[in-house]
Amino acid sequence: MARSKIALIGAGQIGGTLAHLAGLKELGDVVLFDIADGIPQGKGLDIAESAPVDGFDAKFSGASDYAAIEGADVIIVTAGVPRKPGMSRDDLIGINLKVMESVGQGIKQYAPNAFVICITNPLDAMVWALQKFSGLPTNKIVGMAGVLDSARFRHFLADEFKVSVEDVTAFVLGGHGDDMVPLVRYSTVAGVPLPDLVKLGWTTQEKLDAMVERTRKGGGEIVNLLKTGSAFYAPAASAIAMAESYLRDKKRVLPCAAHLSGQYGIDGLFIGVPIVIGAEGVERVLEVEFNPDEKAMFDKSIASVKGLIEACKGINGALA
Ligand code: A3D
Repeated sequence: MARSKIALIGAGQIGGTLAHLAGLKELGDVVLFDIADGIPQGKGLDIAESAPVDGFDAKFSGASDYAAIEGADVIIVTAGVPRKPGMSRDDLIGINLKVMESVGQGIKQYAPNAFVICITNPLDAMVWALQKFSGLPTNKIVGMAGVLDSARFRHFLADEFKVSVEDVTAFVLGGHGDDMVPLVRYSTVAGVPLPDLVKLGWTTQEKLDAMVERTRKGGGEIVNLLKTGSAFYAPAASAIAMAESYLRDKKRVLPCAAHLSGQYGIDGLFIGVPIVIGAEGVERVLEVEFNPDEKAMFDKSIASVKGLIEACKGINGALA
């Protein structure tokens, strides 16, 4: 059977890390695409030269012409600009919306059957716009955010409890902004919900609240440390988990920005919710019940995403 083809649109910090991880996991042959000629070719060659050391078989190529992504099975989009200290994700909207337009046209022309994962910020608005520009069926395009946000929460929790990250599950829903919704009731250590662990004295409510807040601001914490860009190792690992679930039909249940058509009372937006990713793309949306506090947080997050969509429509009349 021929190897799968993975196209990475944007060969910057996340794009290069994605290529390396895709190689190490032998997910398929990788095409790196970027407008900065030489970068995708150079990163592709560098990673190919690491393959004999690590013992993986995959082809790597770099390109600045969309024809190179032809027939891709999976496309991961990081093209655009990242945040610098003092910027919010929303500050990126004008420039990255234009990038989504060219990326969408490239996908429409050369890889309309691909499963597409968008990472470019502001995430929930960019994945919405990319679906419009590409014309992809809504089950074949998702945004990566919830896996990353949950991973950050899991890391903080495992560190606090001094247990393996493997035994900590976390649930973070809503938009990928500072008002995202980490759901403590649905987050567990080996199946025991966090509020029970507070009762057992494993942590205090204050510490738990602080971890929730740190999760919400997790992206900004890294931006402030790096100063020249935003996080890339954990975002790349998160998108690779989503791509792997599609390519290997694992049917993992992962929080992703997925198109909603009535679920959670929302129609026509991409919002972070738990979904099943398998060979058909987004195979199912898992709807959980909210208590009134959780509902209020979710609604606030949705309002932020709606605001971003209106801004996109204001910038590009074709989206209105
Ligand atoms: P960076 O290292 O700057 O890479 C972006 C690449 O995109 C650069 O190599 C550019 O040359 C390239 N590019 C720009 N315009 C185009 C275009 N029109 N066509 C093709 N390539 C183009 O950034 P990065 O990899 O660190 O981050 C990429 C994006 O991911 C940014 O928008 C970040 O804000 C976003 N991001 C999202 C998350 C989420 O959790 C959603 C996390 C971290 C970063």
